[in-house]
Amino acid sequence: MNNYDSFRQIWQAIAQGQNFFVAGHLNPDGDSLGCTLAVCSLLERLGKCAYAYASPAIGTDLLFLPGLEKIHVNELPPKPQFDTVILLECSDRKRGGNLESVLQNAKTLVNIDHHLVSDAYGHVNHIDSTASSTAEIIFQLFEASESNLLPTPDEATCLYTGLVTDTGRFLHTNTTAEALRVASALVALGADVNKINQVIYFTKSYTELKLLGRALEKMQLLFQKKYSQIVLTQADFEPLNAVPSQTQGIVSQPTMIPGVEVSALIKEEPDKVSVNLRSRNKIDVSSIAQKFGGGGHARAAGFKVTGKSVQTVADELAQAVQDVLSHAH
Ligand SMILES: [Mn+2]
Repeated sequence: MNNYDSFRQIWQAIAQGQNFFVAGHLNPDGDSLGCTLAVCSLLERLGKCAYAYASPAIGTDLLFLPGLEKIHVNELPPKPQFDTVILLECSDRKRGGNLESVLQNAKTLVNIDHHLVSDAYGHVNHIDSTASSTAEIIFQLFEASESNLLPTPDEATCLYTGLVTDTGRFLHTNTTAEALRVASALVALGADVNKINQVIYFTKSYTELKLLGRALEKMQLLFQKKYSQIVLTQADFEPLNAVPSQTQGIVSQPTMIPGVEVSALIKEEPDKVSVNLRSRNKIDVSSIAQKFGGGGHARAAGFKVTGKSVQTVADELAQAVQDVLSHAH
């Protein structure tokens, strides 16, 4: 089945449905939330009822998204009766959280995703791992509409947010000609690029900046300076009144140093140790994360460990990284 067929089927499902449930994955990112909002807004313009859902919470850097107040955060109706469910960004039917009560009662389940490994769990599936983001796919869906529907400026802002965050500001390898074509079209349609950049990329709290400083101070280069390790303990967080979720972006910093192949940020949280991994260009850090029960992508991965001290996790990880580095050419 080609893209055109699945887009046609999605439009059919939209035409036939009346009560829609729309959700992305747990811990929604910019792509997940941006697409949920754009799709809900589109459905409402078409005279449909749309219930937007996200769980368990929305990050403060995404609160600017137009229409966000319509999202039901962690809140499902007691007896869900939706004829059509649209799941975005969910590589399997459980990725959106505990939605069985919603999914069981739906006549039509539409699955739109861009992950490399993704189940075709919907009645209608559009899975395109060549797409930079689900937002790119949603724009293509607009283009495939027979009634020449185009995103409104607010919908364009939501979709552009998905594109810019999933491509890491058009820096990751998924920044294709198609991703840039769609971004350009969204800007032409009125996406508020300046607002998006201001909020997502040019805003950090005092605490986050102090924490970045602390983290860089503690950075260590190991194994012929190919491995960067940053360990943040409760003793680093507490004096700053910081929490471990305020470390976004820190793990990528050491990969700017020429020669560093792998960067790890190891955080002592109250009930666990969590680890973020980044790779500059040749080491597959998802395979390292898998050894510790985690996962991710080749260049970005992570895992969580309970019942071990932060130092033990750091030592075991260093050993695993050293093994991989010694086999890499
Ligand atoms: Mn995505």
